[in-house]
Amino acid sequence: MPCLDEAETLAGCIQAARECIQGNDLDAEIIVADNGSRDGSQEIAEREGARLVPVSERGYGSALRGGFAAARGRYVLMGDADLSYDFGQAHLFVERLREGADLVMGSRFRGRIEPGAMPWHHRWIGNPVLSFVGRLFFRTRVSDFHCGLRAMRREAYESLGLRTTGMEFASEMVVKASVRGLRIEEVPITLRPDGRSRPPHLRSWRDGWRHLRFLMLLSPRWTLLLPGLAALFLGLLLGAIVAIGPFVVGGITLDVHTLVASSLLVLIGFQGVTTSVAVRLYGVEEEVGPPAPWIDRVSRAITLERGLILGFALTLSGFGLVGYTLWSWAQEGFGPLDVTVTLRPMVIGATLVAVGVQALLMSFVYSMLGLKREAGHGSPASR
Ligand SMILES: Nc1nc2c(ncn2[C@@H]2O[C@H](COP(=O)(O)OP(=O)(O)O)[C@@H](O)[C@H]2O)c(=O)[nH]1
Ligand SMILES: [Mg+2]
Repeated sequence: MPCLDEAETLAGCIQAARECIQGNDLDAEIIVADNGSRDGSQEIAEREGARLVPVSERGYGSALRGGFAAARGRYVLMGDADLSYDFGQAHLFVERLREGADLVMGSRFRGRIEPGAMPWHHRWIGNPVLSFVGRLFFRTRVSDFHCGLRAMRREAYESLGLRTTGMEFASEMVVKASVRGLRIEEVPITLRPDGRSRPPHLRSWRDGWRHLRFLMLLSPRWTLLLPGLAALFLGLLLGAIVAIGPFVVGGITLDVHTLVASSLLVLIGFQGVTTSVAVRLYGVEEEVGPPAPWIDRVSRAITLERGLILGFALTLSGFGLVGYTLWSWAQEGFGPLDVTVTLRPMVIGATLVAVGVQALLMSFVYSMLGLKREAGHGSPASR
């Protein structure tokens, strides 16, 4: 039980947990991971016979990690200390673990949410939207991403290497378990109104955003790659239509202004795509993101040398077109130009230069991010 100032409810939670342990003949210990409470929660935990584990680093995630690290069981179960979850349902989680599940998630949405237990904007906006995004990004069927009552097989928990400190810990656990293919099951549970008189620690906007940000950072595919590819594709398509001359349909003429817009789309798209790879590489290197089996292949294919050659080739061809524009201008004695003619090579050339330079820069970033892996595989000295 993560606990921060839960003097009003902690004893009730511990008693419910003990009844469940005794009633189902479980061999278990109750751990209160206390996050520096100043309302005497520690004394209550000890008086009620729980094992107190003080955790100095602040945050819901830190408290849980501290508690799990101290736990001695084969399975670990977590639940808030505010009486909102029913520890009487804990044995249902243990059963599923015994049947072979790695992570058992409670689901309030498949179970029951008592009146007043969840504010309407969590019920209809926050939780459903975040769970939807999580399911979409990480291809999992978990119906309640942020349920605070869940249990894990101990080795499974340790294999995840969770590291977030705040409320996003709840997301991190599900995301990593999903992408690593752990066996995840759900138990419908009942959420009750919490039993305390003060407001919850959770702050809707701050913590909602932390969850969303976390999901987005771990899925550059959805936040950067796909939008980037869409922009790139649209830009190339539009650009191809007006690259040589104006394009007329019905009474509408697309011309050099469209070319400028398509150039912008190509640049933004290329940046999105290349940045997504960098973010993913970083996530894998630092083990904050899910592992990616393909990344070794990609990083072998995209070597610094190849990136440099491609980047220089694009940049030089861009300069070629810009040079051609300058030459045309010189032919006119550096006087005024017909933009609908001369703007084309200029815009295309400038775009190529920008894309080429971006490729050069990203080649450096990728090889920097891959240094550790390269050092890890085979000795650099032998090359
Ligand atoms: N938010 C938060 N909760 C903590 C922290 N440390 C321990 N907790 C406990 O985590 C549980 C969840 O907190 P709560 O305010 O009920 O959040 P909610 O149920 O998600 O709205 C409670 O048992 C808290 O006492 C912390 O630093 N922040
Ligand atoms: Mg709560």
